[in-house]
Amino acid sequence: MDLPRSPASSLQTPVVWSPDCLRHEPLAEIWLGVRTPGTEVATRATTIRSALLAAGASVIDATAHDDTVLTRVHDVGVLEHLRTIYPAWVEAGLDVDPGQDRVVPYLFPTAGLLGGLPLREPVAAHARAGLYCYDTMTLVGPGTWEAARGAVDAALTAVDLVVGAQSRVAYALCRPPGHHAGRDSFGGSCYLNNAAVAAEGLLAAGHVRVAVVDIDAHHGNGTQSLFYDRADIFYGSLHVDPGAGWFPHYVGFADETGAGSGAGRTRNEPLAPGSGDGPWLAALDRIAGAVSLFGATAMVVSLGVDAAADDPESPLLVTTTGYHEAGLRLGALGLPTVAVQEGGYHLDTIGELVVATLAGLCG
Ligand code: SP5
Ligand code: ZN
Repeated sequence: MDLPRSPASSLQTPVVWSPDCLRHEPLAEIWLGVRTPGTEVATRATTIRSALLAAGASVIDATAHDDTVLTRVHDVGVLEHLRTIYPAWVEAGLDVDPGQDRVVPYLFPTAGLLGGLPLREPVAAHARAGLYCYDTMTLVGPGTWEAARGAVDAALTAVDLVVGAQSRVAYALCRPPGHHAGRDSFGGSCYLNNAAVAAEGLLAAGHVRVAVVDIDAHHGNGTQSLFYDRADIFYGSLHVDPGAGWFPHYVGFADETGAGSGAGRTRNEPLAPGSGDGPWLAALDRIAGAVSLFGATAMVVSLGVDAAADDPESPLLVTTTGYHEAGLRLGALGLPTVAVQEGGYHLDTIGELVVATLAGLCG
């Protein structure tokens, strides 16, 4: 396929990133009790960045933004937790005894444990580790907070570019990703919900109806939960069927369509494992149609490229041409658009997948 290469046809989308995003080093994921290598590695971001530069994109540093928009998305409690839990872990000596160099919860205060009693805030770091976090795959280390906060700044800087009409489309090279993080919860390699922050940023800047279109291979349970009862934000996602054994397992089914004043403003398109460009693009078209009916004035694209055929974290079989086509079809909506990086774990192809999608998005 034809991708922009020469300066004459260089990628028009401005790329925003923060060097702080490299400071998160998860090292591992505890998968079924087994310590496995981390998949959400810093090299993902540098690989994507190199491919974008090679395609002629201009890369700019994120500018610092205060917590005004961030606290519209997340409770202060989880922000404080992410900022302080690793230092508390080390202060408690848990990196030496038992010798765990990352924050890993062992007990989660689920509804069944609490039995209706109010949630207390334990003092011990090894007990606190289970607050807010909902899996054992999303470890916190020395640079995790700085990286997650840098990703939020990148998303908000991309919003500034679109709102200021410097560009119809802007891309935030966020890492760690965000769409699995909820108001007071984190997991799925996500800590702060960059796409949700972008959506709230667009509203704060005067947009009245924002659509979030999530093309990551996994359902964005965090984004869905944040906006489930909202009339002003539409959430649409196409993803591998969580009922077929894929993360996040409990959320992302077709009968989840919103609640209260958000009724009808959530749209899920679960896809069978093995689905390729045909069914994936057909599902995207249904979501794009819903975005048009909703009357969005701006769009956020949760741009995960892990639906690609070679990706180790999903069984979908989308091609680079498929991702380019998805970009074209979303771009054809003509909306001011902020694209935010989510997943994508096959280092040999993530760069070309992101370039292909953005080339489509900006026409
Ligand atoms: C943002 C994003 O794409 N998050 C994906 C989170 C899904 N992770 C669940 C992984 C489940 C098991 N994977 C086995 C690999 C063991 N290292
Ligand atoms: Zn994913």
